Order: sequence, then structure tokens, then C-alpha cells
Amino acid sequence: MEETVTTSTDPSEGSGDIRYIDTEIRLKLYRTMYECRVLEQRAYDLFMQNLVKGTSHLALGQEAIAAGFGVAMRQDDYTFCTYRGHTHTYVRGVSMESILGELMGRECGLLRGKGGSMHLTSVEHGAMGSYAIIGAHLPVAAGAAWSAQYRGTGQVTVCFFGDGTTNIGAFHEALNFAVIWKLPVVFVCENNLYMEYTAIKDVTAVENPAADRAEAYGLEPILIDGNDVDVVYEAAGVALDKARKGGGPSLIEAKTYRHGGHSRADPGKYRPDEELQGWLARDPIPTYRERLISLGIEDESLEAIESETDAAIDAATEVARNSPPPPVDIAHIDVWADGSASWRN
Ligand SMILES: Cc1ncc(C[n+]2csc(CCOP(=O)(O)OP(=O)(O)O)c2C)c(N)n1
Ligand SMILES: [Mg+2]
Repeated sequence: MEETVTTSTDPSEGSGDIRYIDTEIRLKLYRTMYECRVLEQRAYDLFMQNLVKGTSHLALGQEAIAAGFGVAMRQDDYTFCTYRGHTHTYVRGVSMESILGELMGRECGLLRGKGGSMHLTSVEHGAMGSYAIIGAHLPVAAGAAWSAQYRGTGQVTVCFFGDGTTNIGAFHEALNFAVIWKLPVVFVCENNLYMEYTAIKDVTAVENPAADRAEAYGLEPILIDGNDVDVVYEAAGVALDKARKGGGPSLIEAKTYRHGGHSRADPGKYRPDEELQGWLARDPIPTYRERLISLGIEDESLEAIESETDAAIDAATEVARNSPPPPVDIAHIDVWADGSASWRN
């Protein structure tokens, strides 16, 4: 796949060249991807035990995108994501137990069990919400970027969305607005080739739904391999750095694939087996593991990351399972921004 990521000469600012990534960062990228994988696998297991309330949309197979951005972002940056947002929220520093607890509707949940899988939010971590209405969050993300620009904080907003979202009007409105006002926002299209059940190629005039439209907004087309965490990390570094320095927005299209169907209700049978097998062979986690070994990283270091994470997810599951449901009266708090619920008109 052709990559059109720009390069700078200073690797510390995101050079776009994956050769400059140091070992500590690579281990962090591997750990983060592995954590995202076990978190979602556990969410699936709990769902199968009927312990998850409502539906859930997993991003198994797409971990390199959340992990690459999560590691590259500054702690006070903002994230906006979709209903497929467990991992995007996790990489901002939210704990496994508060995510699992939220999915299970427990008191220990991120929103005390009131939000569930599709509404994970943690303002203190800069995770500014998960949005179930396709495209709705793109203008809101532009607004958050505008606020940071106005306040002069240097914060960058990263907004994740799917390929199908590029055919929604809000995509075009948000991009145009962001470019005109040179907002510090990075729009990240995770092109997993499918919308709810429909292949994006069947309903879209161009092959690369985000990258091929970038120039219409005066933006450089950036098309990257979303299954290569080094590539994602570097592309993120370049775009974040550009935004932070006042260079305005970027639109990145990251090609990837989800291992399962759209949601719990979808076995994903409409996907050709050959296509699925081809992408499973390009699973971002084992392929990155092989790269790290070939770069001379000891197998034991990776095994240690894996066993620590396996223990952490078990411990988080126990905490979430043992947490009680929230008291009914929390239905009456946090209705308004000041925390109250009294009627006003
Ligand atoms: C405005 C709107 N229209 C339709 C839907 C139903 N819907 C939920 S997910 C989805 C597909 C979105 O596909 P994509 O943007 O590629 O994201 P992915 O699920 O692949 O991550 C649709 C059509 C919705 N939630 N909102
Ligand atoms: Mg999609």
C-alpha cells in the first residue's frame, strides 16, 4: 500500500520513518495493543455469559490504531470515538475494571453503569465520549479543537470514525470548518472495509473514502497501513505535531479489518472467507511480535508483558463481577452539567 505520510528530520517530533522508534516505545506499543486485545476478548466472554447489558461492538483486529495514537498523544489531548470505542477509551489511561464494570452496568463502572458500552466517557482522561450516531461527533470534535485553539493550550483533538462515516454530511461540514479555521484536530478514518453489513466499496464513488477526498478540503491525502502499529504511531506523531504547532488539521485513513461482525448480533458471514483469512494472517499483534523478535527483543520480555496483562485482566474482571449494581437514585444525578436533575425551562 502506498504511504503518503510526510517526513520531517526530527524523529522526536514524529518523523514518519518507523526506523527511528526506540525500543521502549516499541514495547509500549506492543503492551498497549496486547492490553486492548485481552480487554475486548474479555468483554466478549462476559457478553457470552450474559453479563454485559445491551449490545457491544468490538474492534478486535483494529488495535494498532487506538494503540498507535494512544501512545503518541499528550495526556491532556482530547479523544472522540464511536460506539466501537472500548480500546480508544482504554488507551487514554482509563482502567480495565471501570470499562468492564461499565459494560456490566456495575457501580465500579466508568459512569457508574449508566452509560454502557456505547457511551464510555472520561473527561478527566480527555476521553470526551463515544458516539452512536454516525458522524455526530466530528463537528463536536472540531468544537473541542476550537476551544483549545482559543484557550491557547496546545491540546490536540483526535477524532476516530469508520469508513461509512465519510458518506455522512457531518464529515464534510466538520472537515471544511476545521480547515478554514486551522483547528488542531486529527481526523482518523478507520477503514475496515465495511459499514454495518455493507461493503464501503459498493456505495462509494472513490476507492479510499477519506484519503481520496482529502484534497477537496485542501488537505494532503494520507493513507496508511492501520495494521502496522509503528506506521500508525509515526503518522500520529506527524499529525499531532503539525496541529500543536498551529499547522491545522489532518485527515488520516488507516486501512484495517475487524475480526468479527459489526456487533454481537452479526456473525459477519457476508465477508468472503479468503478476504477474512488474508486479514487474519495480517493480525497486528502477532505480526508486530515477530517484528520485535527480529529486531532483537528477547522473547522473555514479551512473555512478561503478556503474563502481566493476562493477570491484570483477570483481576479487573473479578473487581467488576463483584461490584454491585448502582443504586437506583443515581438516575437523578448528572442529568445537567452541574450534577443536578431539577426541572428547568
Ligand atoms: C446517523 C446514523 N445512521 C445509521 C446508523 C446505524 N449504524 C450504526 S453503525 C453503522 C455503520 C457504520 O460504519 P463505519 O462508519 O464504517 O464504522 P464501523 O462500524 O465499521 O466501525 C450504521 C449505519 C447510525 N448509528 N447513525
Ligand atoms: Mg467500517
